[in-house]
Amino acid sequence: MTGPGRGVLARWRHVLPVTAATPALTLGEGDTPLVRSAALERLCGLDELWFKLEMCNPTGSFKDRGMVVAVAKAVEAGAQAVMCASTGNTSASAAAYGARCGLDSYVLVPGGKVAAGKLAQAIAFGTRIVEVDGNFDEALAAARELSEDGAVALVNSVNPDRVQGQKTASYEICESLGDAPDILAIPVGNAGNITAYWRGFVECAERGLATLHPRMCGFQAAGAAPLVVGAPIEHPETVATAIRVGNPASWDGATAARHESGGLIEAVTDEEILEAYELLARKEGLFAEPASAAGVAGLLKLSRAGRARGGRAVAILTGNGLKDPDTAAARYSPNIVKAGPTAREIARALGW
Ligand code: AN7
Repeated sequence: MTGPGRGVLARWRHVLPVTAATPALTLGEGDTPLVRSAALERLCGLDELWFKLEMCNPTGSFKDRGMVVAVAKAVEAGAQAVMCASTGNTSASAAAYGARCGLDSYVLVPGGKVAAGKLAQAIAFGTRIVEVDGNFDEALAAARELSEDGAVALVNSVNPDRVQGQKTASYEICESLGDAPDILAIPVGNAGNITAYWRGFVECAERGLATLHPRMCGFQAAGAAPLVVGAPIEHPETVATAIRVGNPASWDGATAARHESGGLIEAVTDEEILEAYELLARKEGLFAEPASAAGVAGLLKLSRAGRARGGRAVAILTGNGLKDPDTAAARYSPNIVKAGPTAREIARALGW
């Protein structure tokens, strides 16, 4: 349904902080596919498993849903520039929407810890990139300080307009399924997204678009699982660099979502994340980035522990696998042979 006049701001304006002065900004975000699982459904002990392909957004991640609102509101407020700290996807999204509006953008990224595709996007969009000698949490603290005087708009998920935009995914899920699912499985880093989804589902129930609330099941990487441990992690580490966050800004939002929904936030190891990453590709034909696989890894883990209760689940595939070619290269042995250009040579190379 992305056509003229569509996009998150146009389609969901009645549930967003949109005014007559908000610019009609869109890159065609939102309305992402909800695809039924072919194989993992059974492995996860579920009656139904659906994947919400947030990787189909214009910059390849869910961030675009919130960024379009945050950048439009920044323009409305007269900002000349936007800034964010990012593990990669927020920077790609801020840079894209900033470019679209003719705003300067500044992104603070943890040096050496951003997947190559995300950096390539930020470079392509012409953003000013600061590689910080520190982790995401330190970069976010600096970004908050640098944006304090209001000259540049901070577009991290601490900006409430981001959460507003991201909640629209819950509306789409309820619309597609005709109700909320029983379970929502989602990777958790800085915890803005689980906060946004929960708000969306609560609103859907209030508005009569759903009869139930899903159990919010958030999954963090074991080396970066402050919400599971119950305290900030000083040196978070994980192969899923998108969720390499030690002190989530939306800590309270995430724990409220868990508590109010009767859900859980648990940890999955890097090996479990990579196993789910591979199963998504090999059994479902879905190339999601490692962080996205954390939600699916969590469902698999619950099932193996005998804790699956059936029902209908939606797993959010937050980002595209193309963003992180290095993890793909490290995980897989390519099934490649070299051959001359004739049918005969190719058949020989294939061992036919
Ligand atoms: C693919 O880009 O924080 O729990 O700076 O890129 O709302 O942080 C990215 C986070 C999950 C976690 N999946 O969402 C950033 C950034 C992917 C992500 C998350 C991120 P939050």
